[in-house]
Amino acid sequence: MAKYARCVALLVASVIAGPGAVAVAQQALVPSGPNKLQFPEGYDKGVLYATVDRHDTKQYREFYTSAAAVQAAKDGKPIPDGTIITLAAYAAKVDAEGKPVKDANGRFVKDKLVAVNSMQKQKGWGEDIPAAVRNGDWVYQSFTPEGKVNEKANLTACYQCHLPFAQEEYLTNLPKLSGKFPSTATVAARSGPSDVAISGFAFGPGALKVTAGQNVTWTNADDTPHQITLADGGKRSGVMLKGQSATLQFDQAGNIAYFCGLHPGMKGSIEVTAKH
Ligand code: HEC
Ligand SMILES: [Cu+2]
Repeated sequence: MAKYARCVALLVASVIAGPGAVAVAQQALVPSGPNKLQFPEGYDKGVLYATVDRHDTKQYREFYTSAAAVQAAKDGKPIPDGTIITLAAYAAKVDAEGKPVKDANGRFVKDKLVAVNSMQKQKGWGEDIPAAVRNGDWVYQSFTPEGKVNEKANLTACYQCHLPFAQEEYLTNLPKLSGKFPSTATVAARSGPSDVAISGFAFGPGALKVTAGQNVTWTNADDTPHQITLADGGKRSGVMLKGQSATLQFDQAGNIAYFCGLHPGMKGSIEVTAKH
């Protein structure tokens, strides 16, 4: 029954949006379940090259890979064949009110491991992946904290979300891997009438008013990349690394809802009023 209901919903959606758009978003182009990527035993003995505080999901994340991959990134060379990059996602410790506890450096504190997500590059592995979502020769897998394949993981989404990073080996933070990322630098806040700051996984202001024809500029102050995606039509800005900005122009009056393409829980809106 549940399955039937989903089919109907999919059919309705495809009639409204046209077949192309929906096929990518709804169908599992890459099936869940075991694949070539085996659980990376001992991943945490590798190089811990970055950590991320996820304010949106209250997680603390660690990124691991091999010394050879870090060296290649530093030398500006392709990431070597066979490289595995692993993201260990932990629940952040929270206080009595459910707010993440911070350490002396203002960073999240890790609690329980909740998931181990890996990507591995191996010559020819990308050939099995549908061209629409292929990430070169990278393959993705999601594991439970016990190291079992997470059969429910939406693997298609892994490929879709990392695809915009094609110029950077499909990594969301190649600069961090090479140690070139200015992670301690602070980003000057811009606060013009059409500026939105992105900080702590939130848009400030969350609701902005502009006049038709005006540009809106977002500037990312977080260590993590963000990307503006308009809810209606799906128009996307470029991916912004720390300190980078993106500008979109709004010509028509209306209320524009948007979210982050990389962290869909981050939401904001622009109220565009007609010119007088
Ligand atoms: C909604 C977009 C999105 C989806 C879906 C997604 N990722 Fe990512 N991934 C990111 C972002 C953004 C980062 C940077 C760290 C962060 O913000 O947590 C990242 C980082 C990573 C990293 C560390 C290397 C890097 O690119 O920086 C790995 C490994 C990874 N993801 C694997 C996966 C796997 C496996 C899946 C599917 C089970 C997946 N990702 C699904 C957005 C996504
Ligand atoms: Cu984001």
